[in-house]
Amino acid sequence: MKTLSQTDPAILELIGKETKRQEEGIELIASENYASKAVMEALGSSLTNKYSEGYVGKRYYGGNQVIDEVESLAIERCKKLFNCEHVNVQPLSGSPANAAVYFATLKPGDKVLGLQLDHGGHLSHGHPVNFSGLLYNFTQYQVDKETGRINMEKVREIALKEKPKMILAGFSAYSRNLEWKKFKEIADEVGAITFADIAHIAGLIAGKAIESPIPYFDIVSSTTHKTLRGPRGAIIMCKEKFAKDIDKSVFPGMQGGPHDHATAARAVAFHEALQPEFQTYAKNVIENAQAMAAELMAAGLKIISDGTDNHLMVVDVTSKGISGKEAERVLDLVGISTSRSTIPFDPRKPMDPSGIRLGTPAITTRGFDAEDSRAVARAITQAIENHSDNKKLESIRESILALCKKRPLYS
Ligand code: DSN
Repeated sequence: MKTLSQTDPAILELIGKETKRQEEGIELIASENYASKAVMEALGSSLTNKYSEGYVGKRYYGGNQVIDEVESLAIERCKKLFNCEHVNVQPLSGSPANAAVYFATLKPGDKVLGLQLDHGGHLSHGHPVNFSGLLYNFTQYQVDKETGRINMEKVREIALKEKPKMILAGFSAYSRNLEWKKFKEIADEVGAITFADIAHIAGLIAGKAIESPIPYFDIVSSTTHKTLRGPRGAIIMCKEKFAKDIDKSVFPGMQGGPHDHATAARAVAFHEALQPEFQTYAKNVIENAQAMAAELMAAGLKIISDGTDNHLMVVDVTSKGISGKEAERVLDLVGISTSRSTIPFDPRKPMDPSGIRLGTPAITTRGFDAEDSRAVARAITQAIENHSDNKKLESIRESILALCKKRPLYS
């Protein structure tokens, strides 16, 4: 970054600090990952200079011949990767993508079913403070108290009673596979549109490690920067019959000019995800999560639903005499990044909930294997159990540094 060092050393220094933090820490935030250098090079390219409102061959600005090729390539690769009929690669991020889906298919006040936020859903799945909950009439389904899993019989009961216009399946903190086919059957019974938000698991689906909703669902949205390991951004895939409405809703309905540099970076990420190594990565993400979950449970920590089928787990830390917020802080001290999380039926408040959410996409990209994941789980347990012992925390920090050195990220 020679030029940046001359133009803006202050920002260069901050980038350096953040790079060091990433290099010397263990990233367990389930929605984070490390984009490849190729993705970052595309992001930092001349494509950031262009305006291209519209779609391929139908732009509202001149000079878009190259951008048309970039966007066409991103579309072609995404269709191949997910085997979808249509894709819009312009949404700027996950919530705007979900907003575009609602605008394309619903009227304000229409009824939708979505998973409740503190049971693993997402803000944009109908939370009352979010635009989704403010504009639409969401009924939220939950996980069962006993099993921590979504009970499809209950979802069916709610659907039969509420007769929603749309059924939404997707999550940001749920560690079990969703039963896509059952969701579709229920939706068909009540005549609802099916919408899947696969932001968290898109990379696992692309890597063929878990089942895809695309054969069943009408519309599927995803971010591109989580397990999929691309740039920040999103996509909306759909059956051909929704294509026009989705495209109109993204532009001109929701957005102006797409971020062409990020479209190019999405194309790079799709290309990477089409390589055989990506399937190994996806399989390893799950293996690492299962190894970590088993080790944490063996140490007496409660994992919601007693394990994981994907890249994440929600851990109730209160049995160790600590809250989720305090666990997040202590783990930060030893160099492990996590995010506090509510647990289903949490007696505590969202800002200081009972749990933490852990995920293995980033450490898997970095080359951690199941044994490394177990070592991380042991470090987590030790840090939580010794949260007031600074000496002990310092020695855990040393062991984390050693693990990071063994699996270098950028060097
Ligand atoms: N904020 C993301 C997550 O952490 O799951 C979802 O948008």
